[in-house]
Amino acid sequence: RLDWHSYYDLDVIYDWMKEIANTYPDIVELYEGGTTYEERTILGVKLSYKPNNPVVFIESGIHAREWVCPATTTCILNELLTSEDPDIRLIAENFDWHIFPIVNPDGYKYSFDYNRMWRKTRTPGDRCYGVDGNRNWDDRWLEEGGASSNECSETYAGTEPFSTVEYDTLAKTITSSDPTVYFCMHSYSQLLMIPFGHTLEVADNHDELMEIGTKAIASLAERYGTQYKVGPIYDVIYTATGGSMDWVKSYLKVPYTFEWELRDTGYYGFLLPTNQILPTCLETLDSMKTILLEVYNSI
Ligand code: 0X9
Ligand code: ZN
Repeated sequence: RLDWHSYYDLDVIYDWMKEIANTYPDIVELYEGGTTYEERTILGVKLSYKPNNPVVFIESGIHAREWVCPATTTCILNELLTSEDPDIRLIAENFDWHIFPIVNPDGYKYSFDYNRMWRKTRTPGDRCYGVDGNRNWDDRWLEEGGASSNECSETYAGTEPFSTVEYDTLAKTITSSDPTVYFCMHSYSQLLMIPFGHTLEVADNHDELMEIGTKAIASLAERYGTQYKVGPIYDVIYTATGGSMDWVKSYLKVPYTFEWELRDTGYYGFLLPTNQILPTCLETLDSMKTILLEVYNSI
């Protein structure tokens, strides 16, 4: 069993997902979201309490070393199943949840076994390994900067949009899940980001996303005082093209898209101590709850 007091290896997390599917057979279903270069499954779960709910899709762990993301996402999944807070029950039961805690399992495994600071996939190139999963999507691919055509770069965009089997297959899963809400989990920097990673346009509902995001970071801060900033990617962090959220927004036209950079602001960075996992999970869920109550009341 997971207790969110440590970080867990890929197999432990996948086994836990299989276990909850067995424990809650009427509500939780295992779900293969794609495959990887090393032939692993990108494993997800569908959580559904009733038919005809709008879909929330959670993509987490696209960057291997951001270990607090799979930890937070699995913790949130557990809260959705077990919490007795009425607002959590409302969002748990009135949305269908498609949750993928680790969409880069090859990289995550590699970060456990060989190199704690690994970021990319494990696709071999001529000289270096790996594509940056958050630069490989077919939206403004390699266009405005913040992505690289050098295969040894940490932000290598790949040979073409969706050159990776991982995100080619995951994009098809996202498309067929037809989400109303798309959440991406990254670390670190304490940011809540909205599209886009380039300056060429803003989201068609930019003002609405800013308004909801501003409320979300206020509710996130209530629990422990953790301060976040909200805004478009290019504005609050840097220019970055070919990211998953940008593709989901511009290609699938998903109305509500948010991307977290979780704790902290750099003191521990990617090496966030394990005693911060649970607080990170709970405050992040507070912000998700605020977003989804807004969405629930407006659709
Ligand atoms: O560089 C990234 O991909 C993100 N930062 S991280 O430290 N987690 O690697 C920034 C988000 C860029 N997001 C999109 N372009 N969607
Ligand atoms: Zn990241």
